[in-house]
Amino acid sequence: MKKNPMPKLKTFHLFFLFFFTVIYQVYSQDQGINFYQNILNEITAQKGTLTGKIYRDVNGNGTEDVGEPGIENVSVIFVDSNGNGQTVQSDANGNWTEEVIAGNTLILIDNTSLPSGALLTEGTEPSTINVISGGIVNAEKLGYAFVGDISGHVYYDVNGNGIQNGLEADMANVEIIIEDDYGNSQSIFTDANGDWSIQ
Ligand SMILES: [Ca+2]
Ligand SMILES: [Ca+2]
Repeated sequence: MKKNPMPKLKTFHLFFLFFFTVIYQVYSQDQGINFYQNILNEITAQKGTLTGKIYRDVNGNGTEDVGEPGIENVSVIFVDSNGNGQTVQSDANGNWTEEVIAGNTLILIDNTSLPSGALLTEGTEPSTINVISGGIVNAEKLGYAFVGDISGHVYYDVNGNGIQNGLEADMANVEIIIEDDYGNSQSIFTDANGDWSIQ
């Protein structure tokens, strides 16, 4: 009598069914399935390129003027349409470029990577932009002005030694004029103690 090959085949199938069930259980328990699914999504997804610029708005007018430099090493964070994040740093000229998955992408700036005193004067942050598959999309330019404090003290240097000695009086009500490289000027008067401070 001829032997039926079916029982052998069934065992074979059952073994693999069991094997893959175990694997699935293990991965899904620690979200391994999501992890591999995301990698698969990243590989097969349609991508586009995002570019942008971050510059120093020296005169704080909200526009990039000739001679205003880019800001280097700013971390730009992207959250793509699959919810995955990635980061790129601006180059020496403040430019950045990054390939992301097509769709709506959230763009954020890691504020800790900006020089201190940075104040956004051009653009919106965070912002969302639609990245077209295979295309190059320019993100909004971001300009930052830098707020700094300067202060001083005015006194009568009677003996001309560059130091305020015991009996040398403070000079109150003296007008101090501060002018920047772009011709913007501000003025302030010293207080009763001869001190002044401007932002
Ligand atoms: Ca400017
Ligand atoms: Ca003196």
